[in-house]
Amino acid sequence: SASRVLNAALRNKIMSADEAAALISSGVNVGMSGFTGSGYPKSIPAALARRITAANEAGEKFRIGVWTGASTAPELDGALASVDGVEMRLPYQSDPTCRKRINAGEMEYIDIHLSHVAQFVWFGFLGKLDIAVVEVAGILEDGRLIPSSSVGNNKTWLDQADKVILEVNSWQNAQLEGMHDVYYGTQLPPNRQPIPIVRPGDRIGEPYLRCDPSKIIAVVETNAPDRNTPFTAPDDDSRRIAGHVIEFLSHEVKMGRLPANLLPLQSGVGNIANAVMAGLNDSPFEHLTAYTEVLQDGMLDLIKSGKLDFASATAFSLSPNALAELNADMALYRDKILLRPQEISNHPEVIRRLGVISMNGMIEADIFGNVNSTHIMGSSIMNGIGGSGDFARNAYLSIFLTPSQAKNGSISCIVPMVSHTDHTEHDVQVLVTEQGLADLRGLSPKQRAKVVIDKCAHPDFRPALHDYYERAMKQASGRQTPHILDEALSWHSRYLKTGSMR
Ligand code: 0RQ
Repeated sequence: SASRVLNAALRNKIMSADEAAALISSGVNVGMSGFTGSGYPKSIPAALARRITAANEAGEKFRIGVWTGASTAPELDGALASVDGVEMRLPYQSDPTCRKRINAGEMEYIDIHLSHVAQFVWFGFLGKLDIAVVEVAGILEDGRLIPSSSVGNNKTWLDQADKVILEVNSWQNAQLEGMHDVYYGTQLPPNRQPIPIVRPGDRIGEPYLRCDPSKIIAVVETNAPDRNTPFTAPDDDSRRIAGHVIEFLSHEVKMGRLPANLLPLQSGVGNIANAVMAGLNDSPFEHLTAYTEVLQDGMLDLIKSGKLDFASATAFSLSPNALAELNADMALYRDKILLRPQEISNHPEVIRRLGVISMNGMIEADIFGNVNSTHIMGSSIMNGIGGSGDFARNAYLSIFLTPSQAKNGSISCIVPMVSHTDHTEHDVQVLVTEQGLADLRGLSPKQRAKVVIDKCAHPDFRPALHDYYERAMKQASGRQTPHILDEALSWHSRYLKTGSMR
């Protein structure tokens, strides 16, 4: 097939992945493209992993800092983590090998709000970005870049890195051209201006990424698919969770607190969030919109069925089947989807202005409404906070979802005190499990505790939670958020000792 590198000067920089990887030295910080299995570089990370292996065999240490948009795929995070090639990883991952290294203490990881990453780099808070490795869908004659299936932090990487390596992936659908909205108007304080988005579909930027051609040291041509893990089909619990959410949203419409077509939806990663989107497809709501970060299978189905008029995101996060469907029918979807940089898709100002309805998965919540999205038993990372904090704090409605139990009922996802806090009681308005929905708006901590236990906890764990709360009311040093400090985390330590919270 014809080359997608139309710029003559850049054609001269085409080389193999191994030659390009040889330009990356140990100790540098590399800004890679990639967001939830979309648009990550397909060949350079593997070439780099080969280089690292060779260096290790020669007795040399070879490690780099890896900055991305969000999670990537086995070809990037898996390949580099398996050769112990990552010194520091940020801002979000979900790779099993990566997770194992982090939890073994062999890799540093900073878990950052996704809207913060770009500005932290502009501010100089994260140190120097040496090299950008960015997948694009093509290079125009004038050197502008057609973004790939995710935008993520690419604008910032291309702008801030000293040197740039491009992967031009001809597998990416050519019709992606024109689906992006890259905003170049962001300034640093004190000169910042409002971000002029007032509807999810507003275009405020341009469809291409820019890059100073003198910084581009290599161009590698690839032809390889994005890879994402399939979602599990919604089970009974996730269907019940979706049912509670839809009943609640219907109630809010009836009470005049939401318009009939709701407000722009944000839906997070994971099976449960995806199941809620599937539930909306069978609901009476129409003319929905989305202002979200990832566009997953359920949302694509909503576009196909005509229920969702428009979706703004920063990346696709699709199962292999949904991805095949998108690519086969891109003409149907391309006018209804806009992909933006993640500092805009997750921008607190825009989320607050639009009045987003935010729905994210969680690991556990406590009886007072604090939420843990990231850690297992207080110490081990699962994935990361991702964009959940950007949305939860600033949303019109902030909703968190989980089955009431995990690991075959040995764990209660409603606990006396969360073992790690990502979203405080101040940022959490609604908790939902298959058991029911706790509407925490307007309730004090003591009032919340009763609602959370009765509506959300599994019936097997309810008596023990009530017992804890009632004894805390008697024994605690204060009655605002009553806890028995010696016992608050005993459910978690019991699990670690016996394999069960029961
Ligand atoms: O592990 O598969 O090994 O059994 O956690 O749990 O129930 O399948 O839920 O897929 O919706 O993921 C919070 C992880 C939920 C996700 C989390 C175990 C459980 C299972 C997954 P196994 P489920 P989901 C925007 C928003 C943070 C980022 C975010 C997440 C696995 O939603 O990463 O929200 N969110 N971003 O067994 C021990 C508990 C547990 C538990 C669940 N209490 N204790 N293990 N699990 N609860 C998108 C982005 O930012 C990119």
